[in-house]
Amino acid sequence: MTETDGKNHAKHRNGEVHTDSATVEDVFDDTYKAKEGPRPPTIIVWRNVMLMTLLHLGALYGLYLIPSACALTLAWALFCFVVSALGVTAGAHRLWSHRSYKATLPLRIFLAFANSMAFQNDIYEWARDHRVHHKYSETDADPHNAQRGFFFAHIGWLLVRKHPDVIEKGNKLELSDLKADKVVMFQRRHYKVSVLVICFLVPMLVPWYLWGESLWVAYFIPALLRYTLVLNATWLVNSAAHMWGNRPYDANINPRENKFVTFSAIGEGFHNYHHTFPYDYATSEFGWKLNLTTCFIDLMCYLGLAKERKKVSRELVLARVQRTGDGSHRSG
Ligand code: ST9
Ligand code: ZN
Ligand code: ZN
Repeated sequence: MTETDGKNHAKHRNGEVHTDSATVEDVFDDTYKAKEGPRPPTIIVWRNVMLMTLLHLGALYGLYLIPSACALTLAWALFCFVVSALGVTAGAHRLWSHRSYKATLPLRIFLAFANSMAFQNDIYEWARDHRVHHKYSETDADPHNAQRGFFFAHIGWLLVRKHPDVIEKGNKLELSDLKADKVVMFQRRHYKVSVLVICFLVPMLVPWYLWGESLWVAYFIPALLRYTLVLNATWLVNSAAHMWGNRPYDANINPRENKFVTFSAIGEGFHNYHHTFPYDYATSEFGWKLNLTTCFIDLMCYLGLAKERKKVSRELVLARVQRTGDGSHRSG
């Protein structure tokens, strides 16, 4: 990437500059000031508490059913895990939140389909929350502010009403690129039915129809258990990767490099690197290492379905490591 080219420069904290109206909105803004006076009350949404409890109980039951499932059903569950994970990592995250590469219409349609399989709110809502997370990281305007503890950053934020600052700051974000993307808006309009079909019915009916798996097992393993595992792998980026691990690129921010999260979230645990260089399509300086999502985007480029991957130069990474890293940087 040519970090200093282009007209719409955005000054990144500590001096880097990058371009493009979308990526401007993932730049950390250190001007946030918490309002004075008492904190707004935390309002629990009991419906979500109940649904998330039932989902996790269903997933535990799915684990218990594993020995009674066909091998093909387990392979299918793994396939659905990877597809839905890519819908989040390559789709909602690296393409739509950060605009770190460009995708053709067929690829965007596939990623929106995969994203509905992950059922993590529609792409528009996900990307809006994610931009506000980067811009106001670790403040009350961050939807999953890790300063409020592991549980809040992991799942708690989905069980309570949002802090008013999330909505206030989120409303000021530039989201015109998302509004202009017909695939994003189509998925938003048809979100509920797409989730019902792609996240639950397809994963359940394929094993039943194609190789005679029982509907019961097919519901609890490829549908519920797989969905719950993708959710928790994603949430670990917000919780564990904001708490545990090294900070080779910027010791002044909370996000960390966390190998376990990198593995479970198919390449999204290099989180100190990612918050330092949010516009890098690989979210890491190590290419394909532990990074299935980067392999996928590279494959899509090879097939002509994606292009214009943004990458931070090695010199810039090393300069940043010298300037703000915690001294733990390794080159491989
Ligand atoms: C889920 C999302 O799990 C997970 C996201 C994780 C992100 C991870 C990032 C990490 C990096 C990437 C790594 C990927 C790794 C993947 C690995 C895969 C293996 N700005 O929301 P409402 C406004 S979802 C501006 O109801 P409440 C807006 O006007 C799981 N405005 O707020 C909105 O209206 P509209 C399944 C905003 O009432 C209105 O407020 N889904 C913003 O406080 C009301 O919004 C669930 O569980 C903003 N940021 O309720 C559902 N936000 O409709 C959970 C809001 O026009 N959600 N507004 O947009 C809810 O039930 C509710 O949102 C709530 C808050 C109860 C949490
Ligand atoms: Zn983060
Ligand atoms: Zn991000």
